[in-house]
Amino acid sequence: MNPASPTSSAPAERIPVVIVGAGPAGLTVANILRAARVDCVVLETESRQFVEQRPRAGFIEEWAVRALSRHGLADRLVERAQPHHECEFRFAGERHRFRYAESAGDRHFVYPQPLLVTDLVREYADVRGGDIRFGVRDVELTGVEGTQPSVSYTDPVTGARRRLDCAVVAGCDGARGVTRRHLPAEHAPVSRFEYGVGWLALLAEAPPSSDCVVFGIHQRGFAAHMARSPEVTRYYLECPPGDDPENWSHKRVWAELHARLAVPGAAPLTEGPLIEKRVLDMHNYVVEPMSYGRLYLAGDSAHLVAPIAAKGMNLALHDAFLLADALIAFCGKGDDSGLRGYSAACLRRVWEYQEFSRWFAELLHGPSSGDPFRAGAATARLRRLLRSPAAGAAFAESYIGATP
Ligand code: RFL
Repeated sequence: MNPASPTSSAPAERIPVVIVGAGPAGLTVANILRAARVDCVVLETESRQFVEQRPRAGFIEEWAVRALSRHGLADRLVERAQPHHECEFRFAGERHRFRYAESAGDRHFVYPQPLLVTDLVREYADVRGGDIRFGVRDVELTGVEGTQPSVSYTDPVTGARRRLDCAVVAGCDGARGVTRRHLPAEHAPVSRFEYGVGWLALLAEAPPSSDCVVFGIHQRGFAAHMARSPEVTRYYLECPPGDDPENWSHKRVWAELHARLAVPGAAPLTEGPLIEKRVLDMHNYVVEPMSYGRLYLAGDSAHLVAPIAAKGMNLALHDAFLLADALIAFCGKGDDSGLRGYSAACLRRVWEYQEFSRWFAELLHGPSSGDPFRAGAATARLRRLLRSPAAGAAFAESYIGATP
């Protein structure tokens, strides 16, 4: 906080809901509230251009697309996204197609996160006339434990402190935001899981080399191929945790991708310049419960799931739909039952996805763990899911997020 202009003396505006963070979670809540005529303000530390270009997710589950459509938020997505029905496992020199949509019914839609964020900002700010403030600094929350919280921030243009008094704060500020800190540890402990591996996340300016996701399970380490657009492909390479991306030259990346993903009969990978290269900390966490007083967390601020099964943004959207409905009931009719049940309702899907990601991670990493027992068990797990229709159906259901 700027000590020269304390929050308490900052000029206050009154607004029912303040949403901290303009990612998929915050923007979805904002759009749904706006359509229901519940006033809100979205505060975002980055610029509009930055959030509209930040590369991340690409796979959206069909139930989430249906829910976005119901709220009038998926027109461009449905028009432009590519539906995916199957994935491919490559291991021991073999390739196995797995047609998950045949048993689960649902598909994935490949739509890069920056496009979704662009659509959501446009709809909220330009079409629905919503209030979104980019580039804010030093966001601070006070009084969330009571019934009249406030959110203050430094205006990027004037440098003055501004204060928003509200009824509810939606903490949608991702894994590195500030809102999670306001949940006292004794009230909402954080459960964590470390995978003990790193993933080098790459974006290549190269067309996809397969028409589906490819999981390469190899003694040298796991590798994956995922389409993003006709011009850009995401690749992952398992690496030591905390590895330096600079250890991975263009030449080494492509040599390793070829080695881990090549199997007889598969098209060779199309190489291209690497436009993103970063090492991900492969860990998960869950804050439980996801609320404290009048602060409700949604998305990565409440739970992180390493991108093993492309789940994080889907969970963020799920939270957002539930939170928006609960806020509309609360702000419109004073009905707080949705808010009271919010955390438990979100966490059912959160824990389903956490458990699946951990299960799947062992299948992907066991063979390269150096532990012959883990390798043998992981290979048995993979062969069972390819051989047994019951095991395949269970995998398909979790992979596509067909959760009750
Ligand atoms: P976001 O997207 O991080 O948005 C949070 C926003 O809050 C802003 N912010 C603040 N604003 C105000 N005040 C503060 N103090 C603030 N601090 C931060 C940030 O600038 C940002 O704009 O969180 P949200 O909305 O919860 O959405 C979560 C998703 O972004 C995330 O789960 C996914 O990207 C995860 N993920 C994937 N998820 C999928 O469902 N499918 C995928 O295919 C998929 N692939 C991925 C992924 C994540 C990846 N990385 C980078 C970890 C691939 C990768 C490589």
